[in-house]
Amino acid sequence: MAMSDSNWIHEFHDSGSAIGYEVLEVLHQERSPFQQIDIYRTRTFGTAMALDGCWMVTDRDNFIYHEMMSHPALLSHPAPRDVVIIGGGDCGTLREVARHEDVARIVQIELDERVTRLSEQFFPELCERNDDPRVELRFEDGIRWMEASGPGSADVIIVDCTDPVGPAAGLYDVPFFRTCRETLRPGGILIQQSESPLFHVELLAALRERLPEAGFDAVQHLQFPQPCYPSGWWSATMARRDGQFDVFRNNAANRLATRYFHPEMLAAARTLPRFLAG
Ligand code: SPD
Repeated sequence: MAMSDSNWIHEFHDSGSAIGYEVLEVLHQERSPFQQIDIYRTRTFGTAMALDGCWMVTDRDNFIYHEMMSHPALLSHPAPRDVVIIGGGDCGTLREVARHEDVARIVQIELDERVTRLSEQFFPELCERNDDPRVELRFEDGIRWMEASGPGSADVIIVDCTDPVGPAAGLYDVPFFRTCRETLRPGGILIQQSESPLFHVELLAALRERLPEAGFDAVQHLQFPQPCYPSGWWSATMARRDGQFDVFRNNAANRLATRYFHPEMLAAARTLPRFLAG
């Protein structure tokens, strides 16, 4: 991440490209015990947060990612009561999950408490459901927490993590997926953020192998735009234990006050280009 003399800050990618914003003000910078956290006021994307130099969330476009990380999985389950979010420190995904009145309990396990505390300060609208009585915020290692969780204790697991490097790398491997499968009740659904369909084809192919290896029956990629992430095109991958994706609660979907997601958008997200259909 670098700031040039014209006040632009860029996240540079191995692909030889970058995503950058014109910055009006540096709002906050700190080194937490886990990572570098930078928060800026940008000219056209509002407040933006970067972790270790990678854009995580901006005011302008976070709704696309957070709605796609939550509603497709929750609406593809007939009756989700217990939801676990691994990561998700900015609380945008949690806010979307809390829109579902049939959900009884939401446990979020984020490694870095500073990400959540700073989000409460700089992204208050993302954190507006943190005090919901159904919500439990925990700050610890998500892989260890999942290993200690009881079998059959969740209906939906959402992995809203950083890129698959450092502490997040294990969140993309078979042992973690196996633990998730055991934690899910029959018919339960896992959704994992799965990077750019353009830049990370190998990761998506690996998920199509690793999730069945961990015991999941059905695997479905979802693709959607996400302007602040590398290539501007992003994905999430859903996996269901015990059966195919044969449920979609259309009426509940139409009742949600979303900005991006609606039932036809799910159909669009499930429609893959030829090179990913494999
Ligand atoms: N390249 C960035 C990928 C980060 C995905 N998770 C972001 C967290 C937003 N809630």
